[in-house]
Amino acid sequence: MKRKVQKMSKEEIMADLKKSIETWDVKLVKSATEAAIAEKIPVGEIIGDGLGKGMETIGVRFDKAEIYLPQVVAASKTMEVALKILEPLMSAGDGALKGTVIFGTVEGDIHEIGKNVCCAMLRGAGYNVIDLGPDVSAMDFMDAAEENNAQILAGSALMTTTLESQRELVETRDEMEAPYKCIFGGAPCSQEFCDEIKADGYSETANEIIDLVARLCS
Ligand code: B12
Repeated sequence: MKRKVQKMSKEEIMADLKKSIETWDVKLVKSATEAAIAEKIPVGEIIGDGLGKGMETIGVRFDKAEIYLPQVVAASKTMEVALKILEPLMSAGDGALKGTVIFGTVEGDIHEIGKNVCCAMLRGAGYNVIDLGPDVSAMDFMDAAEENNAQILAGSALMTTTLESQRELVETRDEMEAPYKCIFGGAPCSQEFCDEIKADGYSETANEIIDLVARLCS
């Protein structure tokens, strides 16, 4: 006898995406991401309103010491599984026409999840994103921008200490009189700090980064 397969609603899929990160459930993240793709839910929503919400919970629970580093690492690995599945959809845009963004976590900082989410969102919106990974020096940003004829340098910082590396990137760009726009984000970063260091843009979330980059590339 054939088993009846129950079709999931969009709300159920989004809830599963969030839950899969909160419970670092690799099996669930795979099935929920595939269900979301089958339902043609936009990549931005899958990441921003599903997986990303789960990661927010992880951050809050870690801060309250309800979970510890191994669980955080497990959640970030689960997130990476989903981003890998979404990758082919995200490289579909005509990146070269929209602009090139050099993305990295700034020097001294190894946090990557927020950066990876932002890169995924920008690729989904059709930008050519060169991801330099974590702990990237100002000079490495500059070299990559020159090599790739980029418009934007995007630096993520998750620690108050590494905010200084964001400042250094703007200073290096200015000293070299380079034309690239510098944009920053990450939990300790703010619009106020970006104004202080004379950065060109800030966004609090990955959802807002697309409008920010679009404004700066136009
Ligand atoms: C995950 C995590 C880790 C993981 C990182 C895994 C990985 N592959 O990235 C591991 C376990 C490795 C880790 C290590 C460390 N961590 Co940690 N970590 C976290 C945690 C729990 C969550 C961060 C996260 O991924 N959030 C989810 C993502 C999606 O959010 P997000 O990064 O903020 O990004 C969003 C926005 O900020 C924005 N955004 C991000 N980047 C950019 C860039 C641009 C250009 C723009 C426009 C927007 C933007 O868009 C994103 C999506 O919406 C935070 C706690 C917290 N509440 O933030 C601590 C935290 C950041 N870690 C902290 C510390 C101290 C460390 C360690 C030193 C060790 C330790 N004792 O915990 C080391 C770092 C060593 C180093 N040199 O970097 C502190 C930093 C304290 C401070 N204010 O300085 C925090 C705040 C925890 C705490 N309360 O103590 N960590």
